[in-house]
Amino acid sequence: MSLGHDILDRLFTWAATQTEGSFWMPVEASSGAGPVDRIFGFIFWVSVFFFVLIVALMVAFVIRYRRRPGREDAETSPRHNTALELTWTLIPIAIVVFIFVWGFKVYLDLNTPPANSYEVLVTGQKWKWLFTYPNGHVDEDLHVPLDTPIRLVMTSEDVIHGFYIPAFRLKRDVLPGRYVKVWFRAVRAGEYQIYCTQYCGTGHSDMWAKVVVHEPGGFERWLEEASNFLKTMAPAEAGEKLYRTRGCAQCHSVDGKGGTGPTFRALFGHAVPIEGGKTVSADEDYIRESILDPQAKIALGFQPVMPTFKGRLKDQEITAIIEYLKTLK
Ligand code: HEC
Ligand SMILES: [Cu+2]
Repeated sequence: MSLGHDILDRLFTWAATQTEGSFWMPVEASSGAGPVDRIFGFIFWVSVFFFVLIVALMVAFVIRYRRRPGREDAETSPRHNTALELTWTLIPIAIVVFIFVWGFKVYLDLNTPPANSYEVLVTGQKWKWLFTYPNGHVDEDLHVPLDTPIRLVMTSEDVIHGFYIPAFRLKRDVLPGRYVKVWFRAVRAGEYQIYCTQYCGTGHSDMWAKVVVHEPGGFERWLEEASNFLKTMAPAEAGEKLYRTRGCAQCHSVDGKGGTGPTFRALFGHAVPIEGGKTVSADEDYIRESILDPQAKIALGFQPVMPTFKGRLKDQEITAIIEYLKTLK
């Protein structure tokens, strides 16, 4: 797909999810969105009011007190005016304190998840988001039930990413080596866009995901079905999903490009030179061994840095990955 095409396609995808927002703002799809918009609106209109007032007075004074024949010298002006000074000090103080108290209250609400929240783990990595559900299922989109408090525990595998759901007015940086927690309660079923807001490398603008808000009952059905993808998908398809969601994609390409590890393209069935001068044939057993005991045979020219997936991938999952590798001719 050409770049122009790609951008248009994204614009349309984006527009499709924005149907009910206002001219200014995307749709308010979480319980926190309304309070955030109201306080933003208040600060915005207060700023507009003072901007207009100050600029209008400035222009009026420039015209009225300009230098002209008969009025060459500045008039002597009063040194100060207590009533005026108190007014322009006390009114702004009152407004600023009001904004602080209101904002602090909204901030506390946004940062205090209810005790019964449903927890989803979020991992940011170059260049995608992964969502891990309590039953161990890993997905590339965030699925949540309607009207349920969701607590996200977020971390990054590499650099700083920015987790942003405009429709929820939710945005937080996700850092490596640390857990950042946020929560929300979705109040409208539908699909909304998730972005990364930190420039995290060449694939930054590809770091998209969706949050899908399910009607009551729909979430449980989705999770059940999604967790069973090994049974419902063809093995090679399931293998591709595992390749993307279990981290293999970070080190192994499927298009022949180099990376931390060898590419998977045309690996299966071919001869692989390994450290020590020998050659092995990349069959089912070799791939299985490479996944469970990566240090047993090191592919020539690579560092022995692949972590073992023993205990992290089930036999059925390894079989699915092998089936996927067979399709990469
Ligand atoms: C941190 C990077 C990293 C991750 C993540 C990783 N690997 Fe590897 N992998 C490597 C490296 C480096 C090698 C080459 C050195 C070796 O053989 O141990 C390798 C070798 C392999 C080989 C042997 C390839 C050959 O050409 O001989 C297979 C098969 C393999 N990995 C599969 C996987 C699968 C499947 C996953 C995901 C479940 C995965 N790897 C995740 C780094 C990684
Ligand atoms: Cu990012």
